[in-house]
Amino acid sequence: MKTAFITGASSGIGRATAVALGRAGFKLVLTGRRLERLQELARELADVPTHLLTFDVRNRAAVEAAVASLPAEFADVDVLINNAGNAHGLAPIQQGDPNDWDAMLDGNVKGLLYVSRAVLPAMTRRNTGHIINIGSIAGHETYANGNVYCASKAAVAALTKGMRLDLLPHHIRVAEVNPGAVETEFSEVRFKGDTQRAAGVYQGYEALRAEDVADLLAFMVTRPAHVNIAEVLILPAAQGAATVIRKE
Ligand code: NDP
Ligand code: 8X3
Repeated sequence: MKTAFITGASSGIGRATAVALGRAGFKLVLTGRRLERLQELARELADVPTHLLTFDVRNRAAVEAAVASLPAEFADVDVLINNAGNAHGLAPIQQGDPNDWDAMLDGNVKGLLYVSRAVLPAMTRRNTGHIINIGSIAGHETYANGNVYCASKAAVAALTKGMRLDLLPHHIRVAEVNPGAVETEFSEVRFKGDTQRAAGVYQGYEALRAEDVADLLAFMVTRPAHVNIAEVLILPAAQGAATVIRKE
């Protein structure tokens, strides 16, 4: 049984991916800050072997300690889904809150690096592995007021390419999945709990569901070892570009 390590499994895309990979026959390391959410997910996954780790991806020591604590049966990670991340705020750069900038750059970029660095020895030692970084359409198309979030996802795109090159000698596949609008808790976090404003982001069209992205990830990680689906843009059919959405 292969092991998949999913960050941000307590909500949205990460949670749905845990369900999809559990169904596909993986044992799962599920991580996030909200332990109760992870426990509820583990109960839902019933017969799937799971191991829960709670840490903030921005805390390097906590990331390292959590990965080092993995029991032997979960330590040989085969698949790493670097999904944890969020946007914080949507404001012109001259009005941006530096605390939001820290949260996005430390979480979306440095957090991804810390987790990857901690998990990689289990892959390089065995010369096998598959890493999928969750980027965004925002990393490939900067939109007004998206500034730092877009920059954090552009960094994910650059890091994915760099990781793919550096890990090539170790037979480790590295890929990036770039979703457009997915209805999750993402906008609630971005708008700091303003549920009405968050709901407005998904009104008037059918946004992607977290399960749509999870289906894609399950497909990618179950391809034969010689296949790397290296970069995918997945959009709702109603979305033409980052801020161009056909509304009914
Ligand atoms: P959610 O808000 O539903 O989920 C975010 C997940 O990330 C949660 O499980 C959260 O767990 C975890 N997380 C966030 N910050 C931290 C942190 N500092 N430390 C540990 N875990 C953290 O949003 P999505 O599922 O939509 O987002 C998942 C990924 O998809 C993100 O990288 C996002 O940027 C990306 N994305 C989302 C899109 C969308 O439209 N929804 C589109 C394109 C990309 P917890 O709070 O328990 O720590
Ligand atoms: C999330 C999608 O367009 O809100 O990455 O930035 S968007």
